[in-house]
Amino acid sequence: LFTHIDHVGIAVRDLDEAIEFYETKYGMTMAHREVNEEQGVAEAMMAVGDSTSHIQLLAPLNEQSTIAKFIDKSGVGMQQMAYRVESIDDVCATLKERGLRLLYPEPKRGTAGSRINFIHPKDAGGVLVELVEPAPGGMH
Ligand code: CMX
Repeated sequence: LFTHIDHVGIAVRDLDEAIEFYETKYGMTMAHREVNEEQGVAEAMMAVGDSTSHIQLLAPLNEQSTIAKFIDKSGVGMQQMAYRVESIDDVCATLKERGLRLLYPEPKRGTAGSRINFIHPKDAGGVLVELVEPAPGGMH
């Protein structure tokens, strides 16, 4: 169903400070950075060595942001786990058949033009699971 761990998402208060931490302490490099208004985040993908795995740093754009709410409730730290898939439409249909709640009726736009959806954490053992279908020729 899933082909790779695509990224692990970490909620941070200040994106620039977090990028600097991952660069200077862990020697990671920033592969991509963008603002996603619809998701209410400023984000950066940090490459883990030469693999295609990334750590996604997520900072809230405003107080209504999902990430602001997460930090208010749980503090900074791991917010989500993302699996890469080949066809998000097929995977979402399969997961629905298996009784899991997806957050969106149709995939939305994620990092670098990818298509994304989420499994509700209450149906996934307390883990917010993101599904990512990379854009053709995208960053993955
Ligand atoms: N991981 C695990 N559990 C979580 C969670 C998370 N990230 N976020 C919320 N929960 C838990 C809450 O603690 C709550 O548990 P309790 O009922 O035991 O207290 C439960 O889920 C439901 O919480 P809620 O108050 O009903 O809903 P929230 O307003 O907290 O929203 C969620 C939860 C998953 C619907 C929301 O975070 C969401 O829409 N997430 C998807 C979008 C997203 O995360 N965007 C930012 C990243 C963008 C990107 O990756 O590109």
